Amino acid sequence: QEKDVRRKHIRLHMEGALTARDKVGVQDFVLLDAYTSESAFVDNLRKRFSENLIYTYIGTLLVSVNPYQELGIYTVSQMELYQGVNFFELPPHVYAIADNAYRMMCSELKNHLILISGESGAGKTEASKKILQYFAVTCPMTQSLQIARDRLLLSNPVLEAFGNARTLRNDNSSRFGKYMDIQFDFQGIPVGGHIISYLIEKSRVVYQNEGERNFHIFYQLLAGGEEERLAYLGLERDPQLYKYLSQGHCAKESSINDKNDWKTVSNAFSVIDFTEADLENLFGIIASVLHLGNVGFEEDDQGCATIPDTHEIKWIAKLLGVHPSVLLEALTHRKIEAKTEEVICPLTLELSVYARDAMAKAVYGRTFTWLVNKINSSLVNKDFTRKTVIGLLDIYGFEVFDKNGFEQFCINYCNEKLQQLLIERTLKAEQAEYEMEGIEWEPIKYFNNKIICDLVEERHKGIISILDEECIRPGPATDLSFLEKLEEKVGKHAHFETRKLAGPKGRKRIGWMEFRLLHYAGEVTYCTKGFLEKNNDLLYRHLKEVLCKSKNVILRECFLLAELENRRRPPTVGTQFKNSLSSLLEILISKEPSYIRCIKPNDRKEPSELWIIMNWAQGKEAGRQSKVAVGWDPKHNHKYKSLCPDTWPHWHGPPAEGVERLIKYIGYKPEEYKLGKTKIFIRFPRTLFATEDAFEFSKHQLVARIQATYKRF
Ligand code: AD9
Ligand code: MG
Repeated sequence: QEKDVRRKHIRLHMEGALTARDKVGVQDFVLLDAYTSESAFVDNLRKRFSENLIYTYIGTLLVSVNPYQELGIYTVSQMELYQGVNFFELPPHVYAIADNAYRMMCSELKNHLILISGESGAGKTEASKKILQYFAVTCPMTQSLQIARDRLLLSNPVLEAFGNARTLRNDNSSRFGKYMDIQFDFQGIPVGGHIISYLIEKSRVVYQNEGERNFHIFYQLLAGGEEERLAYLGLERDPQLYKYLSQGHCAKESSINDKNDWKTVSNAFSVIDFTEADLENLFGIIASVLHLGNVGFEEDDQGCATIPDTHEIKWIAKLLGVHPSVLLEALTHRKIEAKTEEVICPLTLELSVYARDAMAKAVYGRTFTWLVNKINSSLVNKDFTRKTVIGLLDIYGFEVFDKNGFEQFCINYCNEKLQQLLIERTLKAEQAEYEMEGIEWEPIKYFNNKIICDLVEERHKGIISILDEECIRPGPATDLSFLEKLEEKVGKHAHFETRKLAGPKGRKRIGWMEFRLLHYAGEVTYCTKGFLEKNNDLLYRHLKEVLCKSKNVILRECFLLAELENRRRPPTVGTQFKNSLSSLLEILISKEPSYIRCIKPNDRKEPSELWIIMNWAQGKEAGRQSKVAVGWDPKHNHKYKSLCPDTWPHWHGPPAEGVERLIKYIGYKPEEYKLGKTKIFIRFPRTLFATEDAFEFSKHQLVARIQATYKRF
């Protein structure tokens, strides 16, 4: 009789999970029983979205649709609700993903990773902040470690101020890639962290497209900075007065409250252990970038550049601790090394403008790296040697503008790499596993974007290599000659289109200086203008010398004298980025992943892609009936064996047979599972979830029985 009760209990749980559907749509696409079309899939997302249900699962992958409004779903009580609860027991939420990763990390002592992807503006950065807040609120904490937690949290507003900006796609667009390890001790207390940043979009410092802004920090400083600070820095409040802040014609953007954000950032600085001297140096640099932008050049009779008004030069010299006349010379002249001596030649107006902008970009870019390092040193916790981590990846999302340049090329390449990782780790790996287990399956048709990654990064043959070759080629290489090389070498590639190809009707024409890549997420037309210069990222030696001798302590750390002595050409920006992405991938591969895919509500491309993932998770492609949600190794059957009298307390036969008896006994339906050679594949998470519950239930009964026996004794 007791057995029957138990069996009933299990079935009840299963049915319960089945009917646990939202009023509208299903909360997990895997729960859809009938074969549905892609439009039904999108419909389900849409239905849920119209009810403000922004989260939906595909198995264990979380799909999140950006609501663009506060929904009140991130309260502390919500956090508590999700704490320690089985993944599929509650409606989908980013907290469930965070909690699941956390509990797995604590129980298995393995490093985890939460990989957040999606196009620009889809909600990646917001999701990563919610996850960090979740850990800050719900993890155990000791008084002495509160400061570590606060620093982890407050590193965010600082990095966003310096690394995010308004673009046409997103008012708070990440212009750098960020990977963050949150480190936990053996009790699950967050004790420290480490951040790695990837390629910040430096070109924004000197130029912004119409409707876009420079990095937030400039506007925050002007809007919120104390009177004395601004006076010391020689700055006025009005951002329109600065050339580097006003080219996009939206310096004052109503949706952004720079003044308030300044307060948040100032407070964060004090928690992260920045001294007043650090801030003086840091804002000295930020202000000097603004002054640099206002340095104007004129041409003299010989066609050489001069700086008629030295007002700004004096400010920069003061703030950076360099000599004004040395700076002035370095901005208008170039040192050329002849055999025995250095010759100083004047620059043309055009080259002086180039030198000025290169200096602003280099100074900002390296200061950003310094900032990340400084934050990292405040997040280090040497008291804990045994740590496990949860990694959070929040990069710049795939983006397409009317005009796309080198920056979009790098950003979209980075997104291709992450997509590749997702494919490798889900679809491809799992299909290989079916094969190994001898499970019947129909291969899922998906687009493997490796071909595009190769097109970009392959050694000697890829676009980055071709670009590098043009950059070092002696003779007059130009953006046009680079484009011609591309056409010659990869012109016939299936994912590359040249301007020579007219293309089918209705598609945007490829312009004179452009090429087009057919990315996994859509086609993007890139203009090669500026590719060579941005890839070379050259800062004249003369200016480097000035910066190396600066009295500003931060700059001195950023521009080391050793760099002047090293005559070797540094790797190009493209190659550096390629290498840093390949080490990022190594970090990611070494961890147990969870996925969050953010989408924009009005996007047309994404559902197709999620549709493939859904088919994968659901196993319904081509009518295939059994699909794998969870693998269950028979050697673990000892865990559940108490659920069946045949396997309890000992099973002496072959493990697979034991598992078979067990699942028949607890009543798995044939469509719910498939037996492989060494694993059982369970189609719906709810099945395993119910089994787990039944196990907990029987464990309690067992304990109760033992206790009762003791009492009797
Ligand atoms: V980018 O690739 O960095 O350009 P993200 O990071 O994907 O992009 P972000 O998280 O910055 O996008 O989201 C854009 C804006 O959408 C935010 O500034 C919020 O205003 C809005 N958003 C995103 N997610 C949520 C949410 N869960 N709830 C409410 C949200 N608003
Ligand atoms: Mg972002």
